[in-house]
Amino acid sequence: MFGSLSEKFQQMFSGLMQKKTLTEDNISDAVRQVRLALLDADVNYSVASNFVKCVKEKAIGDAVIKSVSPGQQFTKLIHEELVALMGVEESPVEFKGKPNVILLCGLQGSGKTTHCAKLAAYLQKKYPSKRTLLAACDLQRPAAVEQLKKLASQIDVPVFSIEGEKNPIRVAKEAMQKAKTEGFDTLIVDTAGRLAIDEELMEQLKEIKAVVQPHEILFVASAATGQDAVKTAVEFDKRVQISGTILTMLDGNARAGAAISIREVTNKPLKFEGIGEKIGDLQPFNPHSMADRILGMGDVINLVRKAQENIDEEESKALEKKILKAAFTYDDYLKQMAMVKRMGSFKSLLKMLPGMSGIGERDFDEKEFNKIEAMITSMTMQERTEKVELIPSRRRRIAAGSGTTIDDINKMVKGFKKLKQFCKEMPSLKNQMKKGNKDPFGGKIPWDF
Ligand SMILES: Nc1nc2c(ncn2[C@@H]2O[C@H](COP(=O)(O)OP(=O)(O)OP(=O)(O)O)[C@@H](O)[C@H]2O)c(=O)[nH]1
Ligand SMILES: [Mg+2]
Repeated sequence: MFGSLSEKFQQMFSGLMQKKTLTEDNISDAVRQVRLALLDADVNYSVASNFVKCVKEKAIGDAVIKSVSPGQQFTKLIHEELVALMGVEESPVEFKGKPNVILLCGLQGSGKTTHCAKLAAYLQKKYPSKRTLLAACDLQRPAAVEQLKKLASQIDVPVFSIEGEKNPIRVAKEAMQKAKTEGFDTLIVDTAGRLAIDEELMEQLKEIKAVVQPHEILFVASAATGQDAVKTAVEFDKRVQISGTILTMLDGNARAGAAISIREVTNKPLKFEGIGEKIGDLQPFNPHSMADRILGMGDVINLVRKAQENIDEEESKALEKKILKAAFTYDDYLKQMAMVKRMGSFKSLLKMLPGMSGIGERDFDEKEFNKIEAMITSMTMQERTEKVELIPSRRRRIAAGSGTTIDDINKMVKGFKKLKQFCKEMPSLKNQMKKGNKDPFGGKIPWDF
């Protein structure tokens, strides 16, 4: 995500790392680069201008402190300003009524229907005792109701719709009635999208709003549309007073512009981000995490969140101990892979680590992991726990059993040993990171298979 913007920031920071002090001259130069990078990433013009103005004033003010490393100082400043720009804190969904009504609106294809279901799944996981009803109020697109029902059936959440009905306002009204009488905690309303702002749609949206009196009106913005998303957000806010934004399609090659600008120009919080097509691909928008990602510093915040949600704490603590002592076996390696798999794709996790954001498709092949899994499961328990040496005849047997080659086995064993070595060196890497070296691995995966 944000590939080129992160790269530009990284280059700028490493340029500054070589300078001894921050002076007005090198600050001006860096600030100019920041401004260009932001505009290039499709950040709204006045947002970018204000941003660099703020950074410049603070950097010059800071320069007198004569920090040890100007690069570090400047990075910290940019990070802080980005966090401030995007709202500082997370802005979670609150239950303000029963039912708490959430209305989703936005342009065609921005992800409204998908995010109605994602939001329902998110609430279901976070508040298992609370019940959600979805209202299918997009009657424009022929298959919209079916699409919502299909998504909702994956998570067992009911959808209210009226067969053959043409009037979405009536559907909204009756959905609200049902939610009230049946005691649902949340009502999420899907609405129709248009290619561009259109009077009829706005009027319809206003009428739906009047009928369900939503506690939240979330504008769904596709990050892929950059500046357009920002302009439309302002327009929707004017007409129906949005309470926040869900930024979608952040898994694609989105430019960061929308993320950086929308909160600032609407002054409404960014509430969630959509990071994939699957129903679980939704997370609360966290300004610190977004600033980390924009600056190419990984995404430790969401990595920890994912880990907490998916990993058995005791199991992982036991493993961490072994890793720290570099005493883990092939069997532990397999266990760890299983845990990681539960959390999502390995590549997406790797990218969340600081210094790893530069890893691209070509550097890493996920299939390798499936292969490794096949190899280890073809080993005997004695082999997996390193009680016996992996002599050639054993390697041949493992290769045959896992549909791989001797070469693959040799590579895997080498990779495993390297990983152990890497773990032995971990404490010193941690120290390096603390000292501000964000890239102790030199942009590479710490082991290569
Ligand atoms: N990669 C990716 N795809 C997404 C995301 N959210 C939604 N999609 C996909 O984008 C497409 C459009 O999503 P919808 O939810 O149908 O969008 P919509 O706003 O309801 O569209 P209309 O009802 O036609 O206005 C679908 O194919 C979704 O699977 C996301 O965060 N990442
Ligand atoms: Mg839709």
